[in-house]
Amino acid sequence: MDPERYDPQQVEPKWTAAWEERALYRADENDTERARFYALDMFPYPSGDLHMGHLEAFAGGDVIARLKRMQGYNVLHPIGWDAFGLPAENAAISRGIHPKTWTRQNIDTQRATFQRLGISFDWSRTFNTCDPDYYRWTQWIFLRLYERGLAYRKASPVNWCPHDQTVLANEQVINGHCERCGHLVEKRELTQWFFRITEYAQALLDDMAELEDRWSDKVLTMQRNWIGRSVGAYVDFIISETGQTVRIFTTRPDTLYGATFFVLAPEHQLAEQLVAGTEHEAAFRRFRDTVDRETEVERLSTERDKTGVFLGAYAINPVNGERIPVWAADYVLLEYGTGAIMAVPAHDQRDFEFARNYGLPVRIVVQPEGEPPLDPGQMTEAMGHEGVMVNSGPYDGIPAGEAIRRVTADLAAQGRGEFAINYRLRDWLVSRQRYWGCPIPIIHCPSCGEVPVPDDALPVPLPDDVADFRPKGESPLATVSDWVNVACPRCGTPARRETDTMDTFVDSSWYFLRYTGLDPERPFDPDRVARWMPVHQYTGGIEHAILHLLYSRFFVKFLHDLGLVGFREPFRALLNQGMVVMHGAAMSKSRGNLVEPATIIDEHGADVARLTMLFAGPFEDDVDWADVSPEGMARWIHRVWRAVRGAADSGAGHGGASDPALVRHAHRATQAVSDDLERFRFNTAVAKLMTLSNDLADAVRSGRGSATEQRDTAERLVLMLAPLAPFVTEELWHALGHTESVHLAAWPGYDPELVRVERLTCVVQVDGKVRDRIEVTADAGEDDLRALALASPKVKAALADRPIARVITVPPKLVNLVTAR
Ligand code: ANZ
Ligand code: ZN
Repeated sequence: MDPERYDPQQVEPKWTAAWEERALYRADENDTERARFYALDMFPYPSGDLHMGHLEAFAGGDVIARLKRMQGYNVLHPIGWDAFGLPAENAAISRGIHPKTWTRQNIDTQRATFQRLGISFDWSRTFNTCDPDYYRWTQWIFLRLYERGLAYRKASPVNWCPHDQTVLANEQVINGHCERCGHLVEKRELTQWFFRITEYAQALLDDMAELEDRWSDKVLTMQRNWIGRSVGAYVDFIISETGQTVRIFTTRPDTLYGATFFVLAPEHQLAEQLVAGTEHEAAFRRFRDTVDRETEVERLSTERDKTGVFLGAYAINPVNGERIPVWAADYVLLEYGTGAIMAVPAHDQRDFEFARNYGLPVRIVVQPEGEPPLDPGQMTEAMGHEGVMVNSGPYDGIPAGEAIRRVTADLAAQGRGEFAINYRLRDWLVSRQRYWGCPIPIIHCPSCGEVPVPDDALPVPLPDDVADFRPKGESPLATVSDWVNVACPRCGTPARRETDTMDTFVDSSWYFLRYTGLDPERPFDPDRVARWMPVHQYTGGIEHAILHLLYSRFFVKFLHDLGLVGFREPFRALLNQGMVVMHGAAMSKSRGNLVEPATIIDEHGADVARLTMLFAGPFEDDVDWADVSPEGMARWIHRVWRAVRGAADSGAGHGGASDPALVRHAHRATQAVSDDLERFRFNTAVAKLMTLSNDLADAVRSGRGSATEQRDTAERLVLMLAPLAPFVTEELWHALGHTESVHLAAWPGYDPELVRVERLTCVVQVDGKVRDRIEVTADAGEDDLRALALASPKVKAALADRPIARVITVPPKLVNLVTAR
């Protein structure tokens, strides 16, 4: 090989094969000495080849895994595929290829690209969620949920995508549209399977305390808002005409005396009952038809007029016996609280707008203190909640906050209400009327009803032979008669299998547990899980901030309650990469701005692909590929190559006199790069390595530094670059005379004496007069000095608030603040 030229296309495949052969990245199950580190990357969905988002996420995740390995940890860094899902089925429909074939092909393609990229996965424990060996256990977990009443079936209005012909979870509806195909989502009444995640709403909130500072505030806030806890009360009203009790949920029981009307969600069963056979029936029907065509977002929009109809009935207010009219209105949702509200237009903006639209009365019950009495006729919007009670019988004069407690307690004492906590979180709708998913292990028997498939009959296999993958509102599985028709496991009479499959988010809610060992007898081995988990570092996209992360947290809490895992939170720390865009826009085939990792590897090699991505900016920020230069990175790799080779040769006597500056630089860089990588600042780590490599190249060229010093600097450079660019560093490590892999070498330490930053005294003057002497580091710049000078109490006193006209700095010795005169 030409020692002057580094050829990645020749070097990279060689090392890929060597690492594979040595099983270099296999986690060691038997090692009891080293501490364990579980570095997990969100597993990919196999559609096509890996894209740039994958390159970014996995390059970052790999740096973490490799760094930890070099730091002496026994690292588990697994990979698999989230292999069920709609696109496979759509490919089957449009191209006539079986979803299984399509999926396997994509997995093979992605696996090959992972290997070319040199991601240090432990390939011995890989799996796909569509493997029967995996989904058997997804079904097993389903049955455990079912046994505890946490998986159940009910008829409910669901989000229905008319294009994909399937139901969608609330989380999969984005602004009223299907997350996958963008079509407008409709509401349909269907019998569906749900997981009772709401049972864990409070636990999901409480346990977030463990995640503070280890997950980004952004993700934690998104989860908190999604769970949406509200504290208030249930209050029972009585329908005057029928005597029925109707419960409402309010966060403001203090405003009960201000309720001037009562509103039911249009879908509320009582609304239907109240109008049945009355003069109000026709108008109500028309109203419901329009509401059914509106999305939830439209209904809740503050921009739109709120609409409704009077139902011809009255509700009796439990605090004062007042009869108030009952309406149905679009802004009240069936799924939140109890689907019924008391309307307090004076203090609730939505009620206020509705009252103005329909000429309903507005009554003030909370009066801001020290202000002229509010006049309902003059109000242009509802009034907030600070103030004292008025028009509220025995509660008059009490501060509103206290009235909330008093009213709630009094209602509870009379059996007309109770303290209540409500969550916005809904139960998780898990059934899908699609083929390519995990079959739900339930059999419907005409005499026994729902019968769970016995554990020893798992997995319920997904049949291969399906005549038609096209969705018809029912799962394509319903057409596979020899699969559907089975004997009831309980009574033996002919019965039918459940034909719905599970949401793919079920598959990905526990995969991280299975990586600890592919146990043939169980979903996972609890002892192994105890040794490896919780995951030390999880890396993946912010798009999973709610769904996947919430569902996984829920599953782990459930498994904890079953006694199968000893922790309640699966992911100790979370790192979210930004998006990769091109000229500010998302990359896509249709835009013609798609760059693929495989192309960059073809052109420049894997190291360059990885480094270019990691150097592009802070990991958590978006990366614009238009701004980066793989060519520039390729040139740098060549320079590193030449510098390190030069230093390797200087062992033969090319070194010069000792150079303490070179040594100091090498040690300081070691400290700084270690620190950067520990905090995922991959881009600044690369920048520091670039500076170090320049210094080394210069030293080699000019004979600066002894042969040993040059060599030590070169070794540090190679070791620190190894997690980022595994191939060229492996080649160079061997060129430096090592016979073992650089990836098994120890992360370099540094001499604390050498990294200590020298401190100097800097004189601070105000208008030329010395006012203070401050201690600064030798490398302090003008901005640092100015900030330090301005922070000095003595300087502040001397300035006495006079404005500063000019600042003269002579780093690191002098700052002179010149005031305006
Ligand atoms: C009376 C009231 C007076 C209310 C007031 C607010 C202010 P959050 O905080 O989001 O939980 N509400 C209850 N159920 C509803 C439903 N199904 N659809 C639409 N709105 C509903 O909001 C709770 C408040 O939202 C409840 O408190 C109720 O209005 C309304 F000055 O009751 B409130
Ligand atoms: Zn039966």
